[in-house]
Amino acid sequence: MKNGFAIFMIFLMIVGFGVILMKSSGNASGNAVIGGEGSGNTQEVTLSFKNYNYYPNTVTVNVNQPVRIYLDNSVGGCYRSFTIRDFGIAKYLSTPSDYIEFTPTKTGSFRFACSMGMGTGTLIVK
Ligand SMILES: [Cu+2]
Repeated sequence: MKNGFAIFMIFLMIVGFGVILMKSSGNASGNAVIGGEGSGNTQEVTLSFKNYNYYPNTVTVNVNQPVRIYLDNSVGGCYRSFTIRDFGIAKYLSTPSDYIEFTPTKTGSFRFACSMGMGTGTLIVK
């Protein structure tokens, strides 16, 4: 009787753990994630496309800490051609796993944009 209960508890734990794993891996909502989770000090940002522009439209990062920006698959066309002129960045990110990476060495408010300047946003470095 006691044994049966213990096995049942272990079963519950395994099921519960599986649910937690599934939840943490399924981040397909397109929300931007800012922070160095699981990747050393790199600040990872994922931008989506909303209201004909990049979303979120303002991204805040820390100075002197590497930044990686991804564009998820809602971003299309020339919006995938991503530039931050103040940091000399211009790159075509052809897939959601492509990214730009740079380390902001100055604080302030900088413009990011697609290469044609249709989509724009603000990068705040503090
Ligand atoms: Cu454009």
